[in-house]
Amino acid sequence: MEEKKARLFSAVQPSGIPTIANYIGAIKNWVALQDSYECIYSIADLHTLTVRQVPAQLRQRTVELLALYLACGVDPNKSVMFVQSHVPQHAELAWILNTITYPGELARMTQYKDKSQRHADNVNMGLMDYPVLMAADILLYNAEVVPVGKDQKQHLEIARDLAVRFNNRYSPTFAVPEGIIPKVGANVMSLQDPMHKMSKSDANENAFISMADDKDTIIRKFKRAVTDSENSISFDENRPGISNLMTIYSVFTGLSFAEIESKFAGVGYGQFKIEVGEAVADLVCKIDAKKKEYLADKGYLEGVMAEGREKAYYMASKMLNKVYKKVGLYIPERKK
Ligand code: ATP
Ligand code: LTN
Repeated sequence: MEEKKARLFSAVQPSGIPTIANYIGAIKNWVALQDSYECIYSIADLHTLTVRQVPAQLRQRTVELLALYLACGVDPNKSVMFVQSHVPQHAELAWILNTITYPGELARMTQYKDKSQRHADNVNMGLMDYPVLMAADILLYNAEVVPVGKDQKQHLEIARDLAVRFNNRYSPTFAVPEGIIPKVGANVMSLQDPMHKMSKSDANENAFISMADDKDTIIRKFKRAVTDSENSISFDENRPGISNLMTIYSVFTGLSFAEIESKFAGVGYGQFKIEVGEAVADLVCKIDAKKKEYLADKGYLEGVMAEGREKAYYMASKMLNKVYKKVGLYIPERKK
């Protein structure tokens, strides 16, 4: 008999055009994990509302993100793909989890502190509650594993704490999720400031490579990437600029750091940057072309969305019913 696969959940926010950091830290690994786990991949649209969005743009970015998942190789015959807001149980479970969450544990989150500074004119309850909604996403499906980049580690810790807290307060209900953080590429840095993570919402477009950039733009941005004055290609934590470029090159070519060092022995930064740009552009442009094909077939995208929603809704409503019962909410007979 076939062994039951462990459940896996992850999501990306449709808050902008994804960058190669989102691809390297998250989506690329999702594709590789599809055969080993029962995968559920969401588009976290509710999360994006924690910072100001342009409504029409958010709607468009939601379909674009689905097209990108497909173009990167997430396969609807293997994995469930759905839009978070299509399954209302996410927000409902978040409410229940809020009742066992302490404000202090949310106020100390790095992302909350960062984003409250960057969006000082819009520090809202949602921004603070972000990790609770994320915990609801994961716990609703009893996911055992969650592939994410390093920046999400703290949020995952809250999801684990809330699972344990709920299980102790009521009775064993939720699986306690484990993160899968990639060995290489868990923290891709900005091309303009290698001390900060690459982020799709960076105001400086030269800081990131978007998954929709064309070849010339990609090469130009890499040429401008901030490095040090040493000019030798070797991995060294004290030289974050060149080490970041090596990490990116390694992920896109499959070469190890040692292989990259010997391949580029005696070569200067200028030449290396062009080669990184070419390797990245090769794949990014292929993915972008596929994404455009999917986007041209709205009917197909809506079909994938509807099928994903149906599967996710079924799992989520079963779990939420169980939770409602445990906390003592009265469930009418016909809803059971
Ligand atoms: P925003 O700038 O809107 O906050 P973001 O670029 O940080 O967005 P998210 O949508 O928050 O991206 O993250 C999607 C996935 O990409 C997550 O798994 C996250 O860990 C991963 N990720 C984000 N930034 C990086 C990075 N710099 N390096 C590696 N992985 C990353
Ligand atoms: N907060 C995540 C996106 C996200 C997520 C999740 C990731 C929302 N819900 C559940 C993993 C599991 C981010 O990457 N910024």
